[in-house]
Amino acid sequence: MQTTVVCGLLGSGKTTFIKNFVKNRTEKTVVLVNDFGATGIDGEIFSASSIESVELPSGCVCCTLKVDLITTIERIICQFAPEHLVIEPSGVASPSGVLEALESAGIKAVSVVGIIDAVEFVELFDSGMYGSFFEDQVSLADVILVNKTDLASEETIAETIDRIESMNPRAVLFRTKNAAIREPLPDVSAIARRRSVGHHGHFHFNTMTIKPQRIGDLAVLTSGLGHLAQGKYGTVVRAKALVRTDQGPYRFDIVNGKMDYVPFEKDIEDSRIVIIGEGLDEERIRRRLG
Ligand SMILES: Nc1nc2c(ncn2[C@@H]2O[C@H](COP(=O)(O)OP(=O)(O)O)[C@@H](O)[C@H]2O)c(=O)[nH]1
Ligand SMILES: [Mg+2]
Repeated sequence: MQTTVVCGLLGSGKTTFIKNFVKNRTEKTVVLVNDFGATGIDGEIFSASSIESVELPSGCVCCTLKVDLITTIERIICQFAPEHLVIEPSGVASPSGVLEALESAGIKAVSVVGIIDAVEFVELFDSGMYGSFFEDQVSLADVILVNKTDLASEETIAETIDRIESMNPRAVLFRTKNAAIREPLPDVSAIARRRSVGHHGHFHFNTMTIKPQRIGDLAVLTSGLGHLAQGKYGTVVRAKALVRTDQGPYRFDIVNGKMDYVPFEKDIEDSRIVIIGEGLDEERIRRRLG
């Protein structure tokens, strides 16, 4: 079984990448996704694109869920016998922690795809707020996508590429929009030659999940989520939602204070919003969006 781990910070474009990547595979592929929040949203996004996926929701695969990760992989192998397993760890998981867990499950041939949000990489890297996450991610990756090039200035993109190349000259680098690459990915590489920078902690943000009951109108919802994105109820690092509105099913994403929403391809049975951030005023958020 070939294994690909797709790592990247919250909202960098992992799910978007996997959707494209898996669509172009001919071998039997299953996605294992570890979402943050109590109710997985990415799993539903994959299933709307007819991609087979198994969710390992809530918690972080690099620490508390290590054992769950291993047993889930064993279950996937028994149930689906995939030729290719694609793993999307939550955006706060330590890439080397995930690789270690895989190694303990006896999975050694792993390709690592690192997704970088070109808009925020340099700024976040310099701020140090994510510890050694980026060094870990970049040094372990075989392929790196410098993504969201449509949103970043040419200067920022060049600086991002410079930094990444000096951190890991052996990685194959692509500039991407919507994490789309046409070329086939370079083949499997062995964990043995990787160098772990030993980042094992992860960031402790608050996560909250809301199951909106009252809000039906799309305009009311976009206004509430817009305020959330602007930081009116605390710092939102990432939020996503699948909501059944009076105007149909919608998917929302908040990254870097920016909210996007698009009609969702499939009916939504249970509306939900998951938010990850710092100093969130849960009560006010629930009053506004619950
Ligand atoms: N403008 C723009 N948006 C993007 C790009 N890549 C991803 N997105 C959007 O960014 C948001 C987060 O993407 P997602 O794949 O869910 O990120 P994940 O949290 O890493 O899985 C979604 O709204 C995507 O549509 C890109 O290259 N350009
Ligand atoms: Mg995702």
